[in-house]
Amino acid sequence: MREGARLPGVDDGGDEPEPIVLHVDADCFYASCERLREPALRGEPVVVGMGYEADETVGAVATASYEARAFGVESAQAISSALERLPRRADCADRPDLDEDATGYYRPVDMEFYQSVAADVRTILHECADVVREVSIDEAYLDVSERTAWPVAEGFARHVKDRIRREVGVTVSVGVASTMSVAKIASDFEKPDGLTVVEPAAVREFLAPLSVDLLYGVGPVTARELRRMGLETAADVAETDPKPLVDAFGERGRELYERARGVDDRRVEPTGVPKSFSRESAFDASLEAPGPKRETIRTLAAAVAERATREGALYRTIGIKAVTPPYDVHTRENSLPGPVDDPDLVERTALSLFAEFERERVRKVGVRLANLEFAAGEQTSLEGWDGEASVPVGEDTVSTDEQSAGRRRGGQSTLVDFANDEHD
Ligand code: TTP
Ligand code: MG
Repeated sequence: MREGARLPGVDDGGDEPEPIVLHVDADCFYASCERLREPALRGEPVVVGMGYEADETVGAVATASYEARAFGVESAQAISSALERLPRRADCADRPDLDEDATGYYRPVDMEFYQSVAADVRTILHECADVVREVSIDEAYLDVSERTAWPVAEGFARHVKDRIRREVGVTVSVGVASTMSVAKIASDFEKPDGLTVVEPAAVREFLAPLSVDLLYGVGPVTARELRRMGLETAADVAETDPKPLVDAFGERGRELYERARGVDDRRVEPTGVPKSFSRESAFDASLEAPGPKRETIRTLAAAVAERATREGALYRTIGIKAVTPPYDVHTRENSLPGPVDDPDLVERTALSLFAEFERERVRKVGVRLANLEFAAGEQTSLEGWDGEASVPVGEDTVSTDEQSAGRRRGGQSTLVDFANDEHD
């Protein structure tokens, strides 16, 4: 953990400088791609979506160029609403009532083409950074701490933007900050074609006036609840007593409070590296006897620890999950002072965390390792993750994963097992 990241706006005075994180997000990405192969669309309102042809009625907007957004067209809108706000330019010939300047170009979604453009952008991002985490087709975090320094970070980010514009032909907005969450907010700050740098000492000042909606992980429901509590801005959240937040939102409330203060200890991890390993088993019937449950915990603990060892991962957090009827999910976890690879400790900790549920009726149990660290040089291959079955939690879920814990340990046939690696 980096002390510097814990004290936003304060130079930690230590040897280790604050990380330099870039969040890169392409501007109206699908529309920009359409403009690449049809330059006449530049500067025009462009809507990419489905369902706008004369005989179609159902469909939605994937994205709209900023010129089209000025007419009120936006992502996820029903195409019928978009057409009301911005009729098709193609219909002008048949409809003399239309003002051509208040119409736009509609294009269908062509994922294959957008993927190829995204791949070109990605190549540049990988050339510019030591660590790249791709989060969606047009969005990635870069750790460039070793490539630049704070006084020249803006120039570095401009260089990344310029390369993408010159070599691929699309514009991206970039946020530069010492944490992932502030970099993300910063990339959105001056969109399109934006570049916002938030130096470590300026984090609190930057966040302070922002509406709570802009904070990491806050959707409309949480925002409404925060407003009800009298919290309108990030500064309001940062300065409040965190207890009511934790009471209202649980762990997420604590996280919200920290994010509003600019605290975010997450480091940029390469795409494909998991955040946690977990194994779960559902019981056919709810059991009250502790014996079989303890045995299941042991089995799951061994399986999950073996998985971590196989992947060269150390872990700092050991947790369990117990689902009691009707479907109440309880989680407990213990964080260690340092990362370990210790299967016996996983078993002991899991059993002791599970003790409070031993005599309860339990539908499902799970063991989870988190706060992973990967030993240098043992970076995991992507195929390793793909081969693992990952199926949704559910009563009657049957895993086809031949390596799942129960079977490997030789037959707890009452168990339905599945494996899940959490990536985000
Ligand atoms: P975004 O980055 O959210 O949007 P954008 O790039 O179009 O616009 P912005 O300038 O605000 O970043 O999403 C990237 C692409 O993902 C977008 O071009 C189209 C697609 N998309 C959908 O298909 N449906 C949606 O609801 C959203 C939000 C995006
Ligand atoms: Mg985008």
